[in-house]
Amino acid sequence: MKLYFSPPSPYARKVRVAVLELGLTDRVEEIDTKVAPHLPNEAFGLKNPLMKVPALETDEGLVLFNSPIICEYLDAKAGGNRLIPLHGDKHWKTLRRQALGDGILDAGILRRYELAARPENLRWPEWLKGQQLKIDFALDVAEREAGGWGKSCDLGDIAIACALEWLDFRFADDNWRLRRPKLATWLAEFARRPSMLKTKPRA
Ligand SMILES: N[C@@H](CCC(=O)N[C@@H](CS)C(=O)NCC(=O)O)C(=O)O
Repeated sequence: MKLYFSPPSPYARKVRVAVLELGLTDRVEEIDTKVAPHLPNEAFGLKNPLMKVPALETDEGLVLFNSPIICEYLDAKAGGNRLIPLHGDKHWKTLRRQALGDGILDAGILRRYELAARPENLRWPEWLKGQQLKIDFALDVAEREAGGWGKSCDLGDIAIACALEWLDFRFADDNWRLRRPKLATWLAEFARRPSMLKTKPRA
């Protein structure tokens, strides 16, 4: 399998952590791919028409895109029921937590593009503030729930951890830990996993 990724991408990191946790490293070749919404990579667009990372090309030549689907595919490849509990409450809670982590990233990436890619005279402060509010609300929900998270490693844990460390990487000054001690304690433990240490975001 071929994984198209970029070193700073938190969605691609989710997939890379999943590959390591599932013991699939020998079967996945990582391909560093340049992407940016204002600099479309049309050659890569022949693989993923959305021109976004991550994308996974299977051994049969099918290109999957969108990190939740790629993670689900890899979990199934590794036998299933490893990072995504198959049934019941646990299944939905894991997917919900993945959506919470990904949602923090969706709002965070929009802020990042607005601040790093959009010309300064075209920026829209209310819109930036609206995205930040989503991040703050989602982090507050995570703080309320983090006390019950324990030492598991499922796709929900991976998504939340990748989102939090990406906030540290791109928006360190915002200091999300300030009012969120339980979340900070949970991350300090989870971030020590070899899969997390091997995939730290790089510019
Ligand atoms: N929902 C997608 C989001 C992927 C995404 O937005 N990736 C960013 C990099 S972090 C990207 O490729 N951006 C390029 C673009 O928007 O053109 C996923 O979960 O895979």
